[in-house]
Order: sequence, then structure tokens, then C-alpha cells
Amino acid sequence: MITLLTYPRAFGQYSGSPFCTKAAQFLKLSGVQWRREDMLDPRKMPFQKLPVIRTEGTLIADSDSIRSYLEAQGAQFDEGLSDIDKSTSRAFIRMAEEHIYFHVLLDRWGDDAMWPVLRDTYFQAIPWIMRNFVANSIRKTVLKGMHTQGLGRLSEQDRLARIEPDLDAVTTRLWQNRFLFGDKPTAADASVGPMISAAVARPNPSALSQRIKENAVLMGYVERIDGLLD
Ligand SMILES: N[C@@H](CCC(=O)N[C@@H](CS)C(=O)NCC(=O)O)C(=O)O
Repeated sequence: MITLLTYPRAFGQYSGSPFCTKAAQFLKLSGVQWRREDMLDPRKMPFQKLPVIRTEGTLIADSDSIRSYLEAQGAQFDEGLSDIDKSTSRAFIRMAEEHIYFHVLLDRWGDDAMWPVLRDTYFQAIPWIMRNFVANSIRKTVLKGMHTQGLGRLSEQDRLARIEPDLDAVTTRLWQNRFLFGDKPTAADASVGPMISAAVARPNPSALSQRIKENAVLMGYVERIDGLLD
């Protein structure tokens, strides 16, 4: 039995981390037997990050490696896709993970109004007396990383303009399809879906969450993606 080591549920999502949700989507699509084990502190994990899977005593870290492991076991996430579709799929995955993800990160960690909720959700295991100190120091590190990455230098409205073409690209593929490459979910959905879904899963609205919520195509997609893990 495979065990998915994941951050716990948060904001109504399978996990507070869209990468953990992505790994869960791959496990579900693969049809293997698996279960979840929640973890709040990834410091003992190979890359000090989650998701990780444990299988026969071995740890496999990183959602892409988890995908590769499942494929090596025989899972086919892109069955029936042409080579052109597969190359587009790869580009969509990169767009989601190397761009949309950072918008979600900043939208969550950079929002003063959301911060108390995020702090008490992500750091619930830390006793109250220490929580503020630990959480604030991690927040500072995350925001410094976002400043280095570049998105952290933009205003919320400028960030919205920056992500708009990505949302348009996703919406265009979904006009005629339930999922990005047709009627059934493929690898791209396991990755793109959780990122879009995470952008709207928050206790208070942001410019980004409002933009997505006003789009019926995207919201229908979020519902279908989240439904795969029910
Ligand atoms: N490339 C990794 C990204 C995983 C990742 O960034 N995980 C974040 C949560 S979304 C994490 O564990 N962060 C903890 C840290 O950086 O200390 C994957 O695909 O699994």
C-alpha cells in the first residue's frame, strides 16, 4: 500500500498544498491502493518539502517523481493523447507550477487580511505562545523568496494582469471539453486543476479569486477537479 505524506486539509481543499493535491490526483487516476498520512513538518523529508510517498519503506519525494514512479508501475495518464497534445500538456503543467502556483502563494502569504487564518491553519500544531514567532519568520522567508522571484514586486492589480493570459489559455481549452484534453482527466489536469482550485480556496476574496469565481467555465472545472478526490 502506498502512503501519501501530505499537508492536512485546508480551506476546504484536499490539502493546504496544491502540490500535495496534485500527487493525490495522480494516485487516484492511477488506480493503485493508497492512503493519506497528514504531516505538518516536512523537515525530515528528502527535500524538506511535501508531497512525498512512502512505498515498501522507500520515500519518493516531489510530485513529478511520484508521477514518474506511478508511470513506471504501469499508470498511463495521457493515454490517447497525440504527441502534439503531450507537448502542450507539458507546457500547461509548467505554466501552472512555475507561474500560477506563485500567484497563489503570494495571494495567500502576502495578504495581511488572510494571514491570521493562514497562520492558525498551517501552524496549528505549534503552541500559541511560539506560533506567532515561528509563523512570522517563515512568512518573512516566503515573501523574501517571492521578492527574489519577481512577482512579489508587483501590486495585486499588476499580478492579476500578469496571470490573465494563463487563465485565458486554460479557459480556451475548456470551452469544448470537461477536462484540458477531452472528456477524461489527464496529467495536465492533475497539475493545473489543483492550482486553479487553490486560487479560489481562501477565507476572504482576493482580486485573483474573484476573477476566477466570475468565470463559469473555470468554476465548473474547479468543481470537476475537486470532485475527482471526493
Ligand atoms: N516541486 C515540488 C514542490 C513541492 C512544494 O513546493 N511543496 C511546498 C508546499 S506547496 C512545501 O512543502 N514547502 C515547504 C518548504 O518550502 O519549507 C513538487 O512538485 O512536489
